[in-house]
Amino acid sequence: GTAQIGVTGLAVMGRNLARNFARHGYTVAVHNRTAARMRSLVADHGDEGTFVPTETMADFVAALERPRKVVVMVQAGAATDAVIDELVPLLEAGDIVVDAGNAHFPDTRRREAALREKGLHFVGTGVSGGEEGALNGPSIMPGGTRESYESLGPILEAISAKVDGVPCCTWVGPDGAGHFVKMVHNGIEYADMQLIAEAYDLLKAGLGASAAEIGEVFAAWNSGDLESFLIEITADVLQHVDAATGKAFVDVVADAAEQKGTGRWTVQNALDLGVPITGIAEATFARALSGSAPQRAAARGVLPADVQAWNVPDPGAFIEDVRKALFASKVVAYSQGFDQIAAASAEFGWAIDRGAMARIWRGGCIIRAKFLDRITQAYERDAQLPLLLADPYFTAAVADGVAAWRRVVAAAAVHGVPTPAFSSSLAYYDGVRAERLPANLVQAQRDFFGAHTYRRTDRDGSFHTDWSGDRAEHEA
Ligand code: NBP
Repeated sequence: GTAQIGVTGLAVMGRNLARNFARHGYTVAVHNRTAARMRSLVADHGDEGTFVPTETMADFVAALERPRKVVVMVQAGAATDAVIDELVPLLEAGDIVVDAGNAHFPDTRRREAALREKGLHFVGTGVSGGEEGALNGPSIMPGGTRESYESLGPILEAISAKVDGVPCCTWVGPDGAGHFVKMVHNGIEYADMQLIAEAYDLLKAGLGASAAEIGEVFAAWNSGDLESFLIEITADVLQHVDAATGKAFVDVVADAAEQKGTGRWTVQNALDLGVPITGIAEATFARALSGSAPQRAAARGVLPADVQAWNVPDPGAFIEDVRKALFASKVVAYSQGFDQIAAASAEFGWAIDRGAMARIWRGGCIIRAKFLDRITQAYERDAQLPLLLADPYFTAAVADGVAAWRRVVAAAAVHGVPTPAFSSSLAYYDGVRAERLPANLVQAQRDFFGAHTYRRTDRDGSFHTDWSGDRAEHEA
């Protein structure tokens, strides 16, 4: 075969990825279970580059030059397994199967191990940026063997987003590392979105501002530390007027947030690894609360608020406080997400370069932001940085806003505005910096009722106190 790359699965995402490859001068073999999709791609966009149309999987595989590079872009889950099962008998040692769908990383680990047994490379790849990104340059997070990246990497880098000429694609690490990092990316996206939503709610409650006025605040914020795609689109969305009613668009959108599940995966994994990603967890639960219709109906108008009217005396100062609280909370959410990447990297032996992850998220994905450069620089200063918040740049940036952060969280509590992500991020900040946490008491309680033992501050070893007897302490 002569095709340098193949794409099977030509729904929205696969179709756009195939066009992206073709537009970059690659000869692309294209295939889809239902051949009509493949034919329509070639009919509509055949002039954008060189496509090799194929109707059967055997023809598709035969169209590829060796080692074959097959991008699978079908529905995550059973469909991906079905396509892999069909492909594998047709492939030869050294060929590379790239799963560019939204697989859960344990599935990727399973598939990688199975294909490795057969001498094939399996590359679970995070692809961010939706339809638009797939066509014009996504952020790409490939896992799998380093060897596979030698031939595959240049092709993926060519079609990825570029920031300052640098591709938003790099080898992430072995087996499931790529899909894992994509998962955490999505979790951080949840936190970022929730923090922005809380800032909007605070400005609405504190200032009685209209959506359009709040949109102007976000537009102004987009020229500072917060500059990012999400802040930019928030300004745009808030200023949009609903055609049917003439009202602010956001005021006619139902307040029940949905999710496809990557936030949930991120939180489930954080619980497994014991990493406190409170920002992402609160954001995920905030969506769940918004969708808890029976509970909200039972509570609305029944549970007393017992708050006084909120008259912010100095709107300009309040807006600046909210901005600083948003930035500090955002730093916490990212710091926690990068901790989770570090923990998984240690657990699975992936050796993920966290600075490189921040670099490939600068373009082509939903959390793209100027701020990510600062994260890359922090890990360049210290690749083993134990806590992003403790990097000198972030310590100083947050220090500048701590007083504002406390004022905002306190005011939110006093005036009954729910800020789960702002508040839990501040609690995390105070927790992680604490000289001493009340976990001493928890350990004492655990020893009392369950003989779980405790360690002491003054000497090494494990101890148990005979609580039900003479209360003497024994080395355990
Ligand atoms: P879908 O997720 O809607 O999947 C449709 C494709 O899967 C079609 O090509 C369909 O073939 C194929 N397919 C199915 Br369903 N079952 C199959 C089977 N048993 N054997 C072979 N093919 C099968 O497509 P999409 O929305 O383009 O998304 C593709 C992947 O990208 C998914 O994993 C999705 O989660 C991910 N995604 C990512 C982003 C992002 O921003 N990164 C956005 C959207 C989607 P048919 O035409 O014959 O039915």
